[in-house]
Amino acid sequence: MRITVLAGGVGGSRFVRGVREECARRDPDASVIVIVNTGDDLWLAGVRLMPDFDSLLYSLAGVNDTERGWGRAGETERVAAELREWGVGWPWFTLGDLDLGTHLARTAWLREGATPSEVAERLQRRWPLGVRLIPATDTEVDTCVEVPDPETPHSTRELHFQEWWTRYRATLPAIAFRQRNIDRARPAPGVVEAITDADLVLFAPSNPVVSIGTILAVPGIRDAIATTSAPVIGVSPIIGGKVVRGMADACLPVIGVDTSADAVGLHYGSRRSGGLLDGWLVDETDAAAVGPLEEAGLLAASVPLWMRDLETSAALAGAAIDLGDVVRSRPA
Ligand code: FO1
Repeated sequence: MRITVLAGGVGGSRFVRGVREECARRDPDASVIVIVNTGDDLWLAGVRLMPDFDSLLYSLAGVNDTERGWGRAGETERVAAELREWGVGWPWFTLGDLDLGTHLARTAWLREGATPSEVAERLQRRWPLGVRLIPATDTEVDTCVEVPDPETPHSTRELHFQEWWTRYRATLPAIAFRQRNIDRARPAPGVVEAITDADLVLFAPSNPVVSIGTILAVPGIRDAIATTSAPVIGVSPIIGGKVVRGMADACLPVIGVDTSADAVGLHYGSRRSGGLLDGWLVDETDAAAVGPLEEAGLLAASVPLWMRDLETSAALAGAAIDLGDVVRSRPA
């Protein structure tokens, strides 16, 4: 079984850990490829950061900070304190000492001419992750957020997504999200093949706008998903009208989508009518959405979506794999 998962950082990490665990139990020969959002990436203090990639890397390696949800466990911040003294970087954005080691290694390899996906491959060699992580694209597609300019009435300004997210905690009303260079971006090597050759494609319960949305915006990826012969199953990042983690509720209204499990499923749409999904998993508390989703052509099921630990993450991954089997056995 070849499973390909589209994922962002924290929600993506928990889900992928569950997929890895469930695959090990069901089929030790299974292979898992994760296509990782790169819209959160940025240059800061002279180094290249890839926050979603690093969250997945650290989490799958078991060296992540589970309390904060990002960065390394046992982190110290001596260099960050020095950078603040020098006025380099952002004072509200902390680069931990261990984490900086990753950014320095990545930047050194990029400066030697390696592509981001080659660098990603080298970073993964350090730990036996049990899955393969591929950045969605080697093109820098950093997400920018258009917000009202407080200094000039009726005009707007653009912030890097990370400034909007971490400095302002997504409280500045977003007018639009834009990924730089997205029109000329290309899927990283192996991304399209990972989708077309898969036996199952999964959308992790990651932010539909700035995580999954950015992956899908890379020209070629949406088409690969629309046409793959593998079932495509998504997991709702919304439970009972609330985001499970992160701040997707500040992002969904910008693209005109309600913060509800059914609205996000319908936003991705059914592959039977030009959309991207065959199946959509909602939480048990959203069971009432199953009927309307099925009327819209999506095979839907309600299961426990909270990923509290490895067991619940693996159970969720199992439900997604099972729904893929139902899609496969369904008449066309
Ligand atoms: N999130 C924060 O809330 N504050 C930080 O200072 C911060 C630093 C940071 C450094 C490296 C990194 O890879 C991630 C970091 N994050 C931080 C998390 C990150 O900003 C976001 O949570 C994700 O990009 C959204 O998925």
